[in-house]
Amino acid sequence: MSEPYYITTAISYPNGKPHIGHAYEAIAADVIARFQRMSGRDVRFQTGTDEHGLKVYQKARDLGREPRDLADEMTAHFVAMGERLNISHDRFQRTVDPDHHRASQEIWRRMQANGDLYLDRYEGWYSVRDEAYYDESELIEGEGADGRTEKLSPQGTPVEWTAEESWFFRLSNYADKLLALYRDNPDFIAPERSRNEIVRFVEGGLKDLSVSRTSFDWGVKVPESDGHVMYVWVDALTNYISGLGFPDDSEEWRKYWPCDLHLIGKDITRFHAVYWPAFLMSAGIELPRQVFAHGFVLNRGRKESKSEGNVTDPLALADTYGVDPFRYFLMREIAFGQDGSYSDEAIVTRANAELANSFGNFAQRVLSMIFKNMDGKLLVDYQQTDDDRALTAAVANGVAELRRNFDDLAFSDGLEAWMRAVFACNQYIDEQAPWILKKTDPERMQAVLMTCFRQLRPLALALRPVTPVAADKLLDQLGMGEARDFAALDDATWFEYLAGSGFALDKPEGVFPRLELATAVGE
Ligand code: ME8
Repeated sequence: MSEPYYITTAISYPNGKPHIGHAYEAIAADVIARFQRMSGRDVRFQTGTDEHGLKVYQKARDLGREPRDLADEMTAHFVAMGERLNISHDRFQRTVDPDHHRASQEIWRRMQANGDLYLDRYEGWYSVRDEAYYDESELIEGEGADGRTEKLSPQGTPVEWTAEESWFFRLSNYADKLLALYRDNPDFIAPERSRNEIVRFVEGGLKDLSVSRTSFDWGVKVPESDGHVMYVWVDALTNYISGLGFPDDSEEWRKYWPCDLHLIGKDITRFHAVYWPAFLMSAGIELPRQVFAHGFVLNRGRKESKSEGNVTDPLALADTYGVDPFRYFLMREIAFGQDGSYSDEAIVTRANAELANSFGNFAQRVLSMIFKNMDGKLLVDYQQTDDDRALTAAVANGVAELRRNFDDLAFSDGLEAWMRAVFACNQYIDEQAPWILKKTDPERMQAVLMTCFRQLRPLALALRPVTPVAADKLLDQLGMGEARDFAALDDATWFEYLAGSGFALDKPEGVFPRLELATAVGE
């Protein structure tokens, strides 16, 4: 029985179409899910939409529509994004589902039974855009929409004074327990910067949290409390367990909870690393193992926003440059956990230099020379030189380093190690020059081509979590069967077996075409 691995993304607000940040998070989570599957884990991968709350409610009202109607339409765009970008989730959780409402009401009842909920009056600052309450001391002075100085949230979004009857969660009782959690589980929050920020925040003391609203009804009803709907984050966070069937004793719930990784963006760390574990402790539910906060993807160094008119449709980028190159770019270019930037030029430059000209070109050269000069056949008995052995070791090392790095979520480092292995291959073939050996020493030419051929399999397998379609297309051409996980790398007999099976290459087809710069997809 393989070990379970449960990974989630944040669930997106369907108040508009997906943007590049949504695509980035989905792709990163997908790379992790595919990597863990290839590493032999029994993976459950969940994503979804966060449909309640003022943000969706107000947007619908502005458009003169029903919130459910807007949520249905926009959720369909998120589902379509997943399909287009080859996101391999097992479940897409919508928070409007009746089962999700039932789960949210159950966690509420458990927190209430534990004495952590009480009715009072809330007066304070609320940001609809962040769906967050802020303490007066956290607010900053900034320029509002009309150019006048006004109070803004620490994220720079407008805040409004809110006063209403509200249920409260006794968050103040959890500061010590949370600090103990962070101390005893140093990896609970990653990366380090996010961890430090949260520890400082909790050390500063926690106030009780307003967890219901009465001014609108677009949300999960608070049990036995007419007129109250839950604060959107209470129900949103519950998606991570409602999607497994909680509160039923389902097979998924027993197998996959506690979650291995909640992947989120850095702006919502507080909800995941403070509120969520406090809610779970209160309800007597086991805590997730890790919350990882990735950075922001910026458009030429600037945050995309509708008012700046620099919002890119990630699917247009994927259509223009190809899904696999787009995925590769995001994982290779941005150090995971830090902010990063993209532009059309950067995508094209990176994909051409590394995928088309280095890896793709090497594969194409090797396969077409075997096809032309050896009738596509493989040869087992040949003399290996030190150079051949050195190349094999360099590639094995690069792939092992990629696997170690991916395990630590250091994707750009892993791909850099992979790239070094590809460079070693290109250097080897240039030095050995099989196109010259063809005339001077045909036997050695065959040995060189076989040495190269044997590197393509580990290199393609290693890239498979990132560029699944292209990697599989290449592995198909290499005659590799269905078992395409990392265990295949331990099979020392595959080459003899393949050659002995009478396998012959077909005319090879390139898997990473050279890209042309399109005009301003990302403007
Ligand atoms: O926050 N770059 O939803 P959301 C990278 N519904 N990531 C980005 C980004 C950017 N430019 N912009 C946003 C929510 N994100 C809540 C989550 S979870 C129980 C509820 C990330 O649609 C953001 O950090 O505003 C978050 O992880 C995800 O996209 C969805 O953002």
